[in-house]
Amino acid sequence: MKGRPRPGKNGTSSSKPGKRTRLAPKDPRLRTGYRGFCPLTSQQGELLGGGGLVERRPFEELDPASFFEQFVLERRPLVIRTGGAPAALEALFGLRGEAARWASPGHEGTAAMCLGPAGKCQVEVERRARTSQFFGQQDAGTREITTLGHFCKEIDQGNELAYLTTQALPEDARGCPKALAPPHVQSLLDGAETLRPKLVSGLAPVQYNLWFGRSQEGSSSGLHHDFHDNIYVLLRGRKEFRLFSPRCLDILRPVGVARGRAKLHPNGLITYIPGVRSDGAPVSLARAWSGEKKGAPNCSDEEEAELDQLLTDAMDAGVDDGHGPNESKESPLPDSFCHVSTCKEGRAPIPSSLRGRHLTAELTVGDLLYLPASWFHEVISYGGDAGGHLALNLWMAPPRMGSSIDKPYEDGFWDGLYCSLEKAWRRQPQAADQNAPRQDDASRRPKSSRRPRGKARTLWTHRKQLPPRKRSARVRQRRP
Ligand SMILES: O=C(O)CCC(=O)C(=O)O
Repeated sequence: MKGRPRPGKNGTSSSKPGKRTRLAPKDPRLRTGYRGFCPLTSQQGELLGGGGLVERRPFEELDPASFFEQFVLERRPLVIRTGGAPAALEALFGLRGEAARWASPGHEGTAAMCLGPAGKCQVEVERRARTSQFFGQQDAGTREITTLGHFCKEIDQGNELAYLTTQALPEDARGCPKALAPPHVQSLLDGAETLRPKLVSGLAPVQYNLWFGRSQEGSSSGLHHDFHDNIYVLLRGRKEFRLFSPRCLDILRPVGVARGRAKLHPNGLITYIPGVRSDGAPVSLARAWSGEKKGAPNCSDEEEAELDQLLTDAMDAGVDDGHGPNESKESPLPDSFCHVSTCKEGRAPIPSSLRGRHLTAELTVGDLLYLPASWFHEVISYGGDAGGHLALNLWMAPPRMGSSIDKPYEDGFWDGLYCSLEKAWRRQPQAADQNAPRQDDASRRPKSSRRPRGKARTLWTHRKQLPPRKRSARVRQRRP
């Protein structure tokens, strides 16, 4: 981004890291719940400095047990160095040779993406009017549909105004995802020996995403948090992640805080609807799953209607708690996005108590970033050459605080879901043959059939979904 603050030697821009300041918590409930690592604050809420760079380790020096103990359980980010994009894809997924050609640098990479079956897959892309605008700010419903092949050509030709990111995945009638990745990502990962990297051991993958764009000056995707642990692999270009721990929730105040009911779980997960466990599983779904497993009956219709109503009320409440002049229940941003930014342009600066105190992860090709669930991040992507910038990431259900590598979750819900989706992936025809529009199954159900149980879909599907009232925007169709 032109004119954005450059990180100093320790990754800070305007911070006074030595200074100890007492934070005035606006809402202590939104800070004290978190039990994980925070480089910035003590448990008592004192600012300790902040800034600096995320720890880096070579991949060969990590084993799953120490990674789990020192980083996953501690909720501590880590940059892991591999020898480059091919080494990273091989280390994580056992993807090698021809199967990994699409991650090659420059034009060779985009050509391989276009030529393969992935090139024919439909994708939804976000577009902006000017290079100074952020990505990640639009309603998912205003994206444009094209094919990956066509998008590769746009990138090759120098388009810096479009970004391919997360895609909405199909869901079953209960709101459970029916796929681990959209067709183009499945196709690119065709040939992977495993979809669950050894390094993450028992953590259950929930969604794989591709991040593909082009920018000479650096483009920001907006300060936000997600709902999963993240393993992020940089394959082309360069990226800077600016991070704040979930303990900064009441200062950064993402949109969902004003809409009411934000909850900070001990492992850092931030949720905006009731009835969600700290591993992200909606209690109603986990209950139904355990009932099915034991052969016991599911919730009664009455119980189901009650749960559904509770969740609908929570999402429609939109209660403005009166904090901050920019906060509005009418904000076009999703719950997990902030109105403020670490970049000079485009948005209001973050509150002065946190300004310049972010932790920085600088990624070059072949670097992996482990980011625990709901750590706030603003990602600035660089890649002005043919091939642009390209990354692949894997979202996983966050572990329970105090759990163990053998049993990161309280039950087998996530593992069961992952295993069935992984089986479905392996059984599937080539991605090119599944080019049917990815319409949510729920929208094709007859009117009389049951509504999805709960609205927890916002947690594990598309990070840019808006509350139901606002989901009316048309999807503009662009001819591939
Ligand atoms: O690469 C980006 O632009 C954003 C990545 C991101 O937000 C994520 O991996 O959750």
